[in-house]
Amino acid sequence: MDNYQGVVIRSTGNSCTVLSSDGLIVECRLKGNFRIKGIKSTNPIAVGDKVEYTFQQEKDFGLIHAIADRHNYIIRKATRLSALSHIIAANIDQAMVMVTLTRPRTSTGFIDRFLVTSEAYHIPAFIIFNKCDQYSDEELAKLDALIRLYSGLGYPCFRTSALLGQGIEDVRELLRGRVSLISGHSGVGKTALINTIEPGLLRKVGAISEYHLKGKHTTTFAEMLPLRDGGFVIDTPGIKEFGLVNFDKQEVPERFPEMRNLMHLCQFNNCTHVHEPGCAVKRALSRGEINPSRYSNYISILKDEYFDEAEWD
Ligand SMILES: Nc1nc2c(ncn2[C@@H]2O[C@H](COP(=O)(O)OP(=O)(O)O)[C@@H](O)[C@H]2O)c(=O)[nH]1
Ligand SMILES: [Mg+2]
Ligand SMILES: [Zn+2]
Repeated sequence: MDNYQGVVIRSTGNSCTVLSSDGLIVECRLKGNFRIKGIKSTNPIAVGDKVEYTFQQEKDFGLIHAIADRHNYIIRKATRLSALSHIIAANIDQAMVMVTLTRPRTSTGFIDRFLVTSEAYHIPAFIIFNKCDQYSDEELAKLDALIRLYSGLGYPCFRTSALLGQGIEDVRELLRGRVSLISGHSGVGKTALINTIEPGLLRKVGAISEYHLKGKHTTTFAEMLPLRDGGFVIDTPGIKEFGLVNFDKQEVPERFPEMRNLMHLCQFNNCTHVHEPGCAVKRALSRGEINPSRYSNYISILKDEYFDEAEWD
């Protein structure tokens, strides 16, 4: 019986698909009562996990007996009040959010929640503005302003048309050799982009079923697509997969880089930057040094029902 190593690219809870280090796809199960110390999770294994397994020729599946320490993992609570979490993915190098100004419209609130969560996980984030082929001059001006704002805050921005294959070389370069999570509303073109980058994968674009299933799937298991040039893309169905889990209200201002740089100048060291006198953040806001939409999205995140639950006090 031989020992093999690989990475989990699909996990359904009971079994998972492993890509072995020599490029073979093997269905695997977990050995016996496998448990990972320290994580109260509904699923012991997730995409991105690096595993060791044994494989017997007479069986048609491998048995996982070891999971390597995760350098990070993203989770979602099983239910809002549950202490249990669902691990979405492990060992992520970077996260990208795909944004369209129209059809569908992505709000800056959505973008900022995504960025705040990436900051909380210490995962580098970038923004892909897709469907650049379909915008009016007015929308293109709005796009320029958004790119100025977010690249100014240190988030790399890309303009693409997955449909026409424009602007994807830079994205391809960024994905090479890394594990990347891709998020964004249904219909923004995530699958189309992945298909353009990796035509061989032939994922179904604009599948009607995707819209039908939206909201029905409470536990969607993420899938990790291997790229030919090395690296993987994790296509997540929505922002819920990448929510504000394991996060304190007090931590929110630190996850806004422009606030993080000013907070030490506030008069009170427990300043929430909402109503306190001598607040450096509000001063910067009134001088136009902090973007009003960023600030109002900060306020809106603070008001999230998510933070109202007693368990997060
Ligand atoms: N005009 C235009 N349409 C696009 C572009 N990218 C994707 N689409 C279309 O948008 C729809 C949704 O794309 P899809 O990749 O399934 O979105 P996903 O839900 O984010 O995976 C499909 O009809 C695509 O053909 C683009 O860059 N420009
Ligand atoms: Mg899709
Ligand atoms: Zn303040």
